[in-house]
Amino acid sequence: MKINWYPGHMHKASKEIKEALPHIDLIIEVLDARIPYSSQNPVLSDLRQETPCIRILNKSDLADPALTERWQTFLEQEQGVKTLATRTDQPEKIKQIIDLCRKMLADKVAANRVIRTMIMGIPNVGKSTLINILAGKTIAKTGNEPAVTQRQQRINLGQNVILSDTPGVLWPNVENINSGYRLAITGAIKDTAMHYDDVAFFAADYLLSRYPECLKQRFQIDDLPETEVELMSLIGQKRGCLKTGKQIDMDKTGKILLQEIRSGKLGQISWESPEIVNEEQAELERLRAAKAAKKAARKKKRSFR
Ligand SMILES: Nc1nc2c(ncn2[C@@H]2O[C@H](COP(=O)(O)OP(=O)(O)OP(=O)(O)O)[C@@H](O)[C@H]2O)c(=O)[nH]1
Ligand SMILES: [Mg+2]
Repeated sequence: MKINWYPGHMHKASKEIKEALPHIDLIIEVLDARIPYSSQNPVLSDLRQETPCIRILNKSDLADPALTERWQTFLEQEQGVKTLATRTDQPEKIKQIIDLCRKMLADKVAANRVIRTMIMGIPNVGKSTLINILAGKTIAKTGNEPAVTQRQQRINLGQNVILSDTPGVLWPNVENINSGYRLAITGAIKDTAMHYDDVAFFAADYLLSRYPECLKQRFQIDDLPETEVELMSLIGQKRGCLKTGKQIDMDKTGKILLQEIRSGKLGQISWESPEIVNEEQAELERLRAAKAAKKAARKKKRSFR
């Protein structure tokens, strides 16, 4: 699965962050609790340098609670950030963000100085929704259109905490091919940029190995099949996704499966764990090293000619 995050967009976002950072005391990066690694911005850690950061694991109502807890511990220990798991049906938890900001910048609080914050995150992760809840009124339109984003305004969240109201839209971590699939499953990538069946096969394979009970319950299957192709065929049959000639329409089946996953109908599911990600990162490192060695060998060969 290939995702096109245009270099032009990435460059623009990096530039905007660099310009904004001197005026920001604390960054709030909003992650998708179902994919806390794949929804991270790969360069924010470098760009922010010493600027304190809170990572919000939003949409935690859709994620596996046990994994969310493990991710929070992992992120706090490995990345030196504070974390908070939030969901829009629990606004009180979201309001804790303000307390956490004040706690992290106790010196400023003690000096009665204003704390300037900014929310950043990938598309569709819930930035505007969080801003509206924090502000206690509808300020940011959900669905961040260019025409809506006028000049950067500042919202007073109370208790000396100020939020810049233009959320920075970041690109996710897409070097890892599996991250691309997970972003597609969770809805961070437009449906027009993917093939439902391709993404749904990835989802079906993962669900078979990690969440078999959710599948059994949702689709009323007693004995799950071995492979994702068999599973998709079964779901297609059950949901009446047939082409002429009684063939299963995999694209339609895939679309239905993804819609049911996204709306939480299969239950609370997380699509990656710290262990899975560590393994994948080690594999990426190996691939990168092999590629570099190959390139070096080619260069050496050329210099001998
Ligand atoms: N289930 C669930 N849905 C949420 C949560 N937070 C946001 N959403 C939904 O996710 C969708 C995207 O929310 P937005 O606030 O518009 O996201 P955004 O990050 O501002 O998106 P862009 O402006 O496109 O970058 C909306 O349909 C929200 O209702 C949450 O905690 N749980
Ligand atoms: Mg928005």
